[in-house]
Amino acid sequence: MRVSKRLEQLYAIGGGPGANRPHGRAEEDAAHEFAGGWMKEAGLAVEVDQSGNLLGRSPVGADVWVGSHLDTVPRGGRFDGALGVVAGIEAVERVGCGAVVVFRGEEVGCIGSRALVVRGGPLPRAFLELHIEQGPVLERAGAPVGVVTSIVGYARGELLFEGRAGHAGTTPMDVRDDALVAAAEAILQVREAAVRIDGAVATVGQLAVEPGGSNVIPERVRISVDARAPHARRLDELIAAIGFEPVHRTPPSAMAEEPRRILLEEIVSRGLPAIELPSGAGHDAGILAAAGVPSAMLFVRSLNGGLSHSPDELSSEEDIELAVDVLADALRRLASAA
Ligand code: HGY
Ligand code: MN
Ligand code: MN
Repeated sequence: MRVSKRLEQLYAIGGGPGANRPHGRAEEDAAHEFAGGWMKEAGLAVEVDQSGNLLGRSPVGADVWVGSHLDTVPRGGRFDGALGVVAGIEAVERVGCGAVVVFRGEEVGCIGSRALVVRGGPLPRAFLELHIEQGPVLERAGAPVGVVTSIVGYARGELLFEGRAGHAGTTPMDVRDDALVAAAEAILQVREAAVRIDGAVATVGQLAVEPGGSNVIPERVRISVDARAPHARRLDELIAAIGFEPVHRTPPSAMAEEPRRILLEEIVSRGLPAIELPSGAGHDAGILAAAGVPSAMLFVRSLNGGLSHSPDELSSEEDIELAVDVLADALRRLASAA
């Protein structure tokens, strides 16, 4: 299947283990090169906007967009982002209408789609994003695809801890000012804050220690904070409980009624269960929805218990083939609607 072959080509760019196409680096550019070539092969008019987002327009109905992102987390999965791009090109080529967009820097705060909406567009009349679920719901339900109801709100930032460098051997324990001990206590509090708030999650994924000698008491430590909750009020509660100043905060966003209904109808017409589910992951569709673009997301089942942001991320060819079909038919209906 051409989609699988193209996913393999993208996966091979970063050299493994996992997908390694960090935003702003040659690997993300190389992936955009591949996607631009496939768009040209599909007969689309290809352009790059001032934020580096790639757009392939078909001659008709190009005001309805499909797409996703090609940057990845370190050692990411084969499907996160890439599936939505490759399937989007497939759908636009098959249907002969619509446009496919590849947003820059989704993993570092959706910077490409944010730049587009801040610039005021041009924005699509509607947006559909196919994405691997990155969770266990569809696998547990025995459903190959599902429709997203809303996208989680999330805030990202960091916490800084200052101490005093000193000799690991000659500084008595009772006079130390150890920044890493303070950071370690804070990391446990981040976890506690999320556990206490219903539906909230929080993660410290990065930690930087200075000066970094194994025999030097840490003087300065920086930790990243990723805080999420399904409702705006709970997200604010979580931010306050952790006590950090977000670098950016994205409110939860509801998916739009019409494109959601069309996706559901396409699923049910195939005799499949109509599963609707919230997304705990952030997506470009959330940025467009928050900017007023009627957006919807089609999830394809994650296998392996929903593992993602991991080389073990997995979806089956059969489910992907079905998801591309549903995406294409939904695109055709949206693009032909007045
Ligand atoms: O972190 C996320 O939710 C997404 O993968 N960018
Ligand atoms: Mn991701
Ligand atoms: Mn993604």
